[in-house]
Amino acid sequence: MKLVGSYTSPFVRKISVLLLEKGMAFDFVNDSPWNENSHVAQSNPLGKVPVLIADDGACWFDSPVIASFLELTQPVPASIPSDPYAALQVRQLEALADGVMDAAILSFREQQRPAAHQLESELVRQREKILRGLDALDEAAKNGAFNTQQLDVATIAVGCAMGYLNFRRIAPGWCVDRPHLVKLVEQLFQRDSFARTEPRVA
Ligand SMILES: N[C@@H](CCC(=O)N[C@@H](CS)C(=O)NCC(=O)O)C(=O)O
Repeated sequence: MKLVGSYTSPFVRKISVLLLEKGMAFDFVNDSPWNENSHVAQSNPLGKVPVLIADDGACWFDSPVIASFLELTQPVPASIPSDPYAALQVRQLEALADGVMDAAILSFREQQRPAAHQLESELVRQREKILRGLDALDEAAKNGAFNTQQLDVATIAVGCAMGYLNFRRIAPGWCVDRPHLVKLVEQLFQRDSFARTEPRVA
């Protein structure tokens, strides 16, 4: 099994953490879609990572689909509840954390443009999505939605979203007034799976 991605992508980290938590062996293929000579589009027409290439050659994307594929392949330890309604709730929180990642990536890319071309209105729009998303995640954490003993896909996605915000210094004051999220992230970052996948520029 091969995981295609970059060391900075929070979505790729999400799948790396999941594979490590499930104890599944994989080869990491470092390929950023932003590089001119990237081969990512050969395995995902959308030209995005992560892509998981299974042993039978099947290419799986995007990260929620890969998570479902891994759950089918290696159901223990479970990362998606078997009860359908509980699974929906977990997937909803995963979507929320994924949405924070999307907004953070868009913010980062906007900030990479020359200052004169940056759209302040776009930065504000994405920042508001991030802050509203974090408020909802803090509330979910307060209500005990996340389990730091046996990680589900939502909990993993939250850790990866927060790790990316820290890495790119997006919404740097996010921890103020979000004590439940801070506690959750502190616990997650102590795990081997998170320590081994800290974002870095290759
Ligand atoms: N919804 C996708 C998002 C993946 C995504 O946005 N990946 C970024 C890297 S962090 C990417 O490959 N971007 C390249 C592009 O947009 O062209 C998922 O969950 O896998």
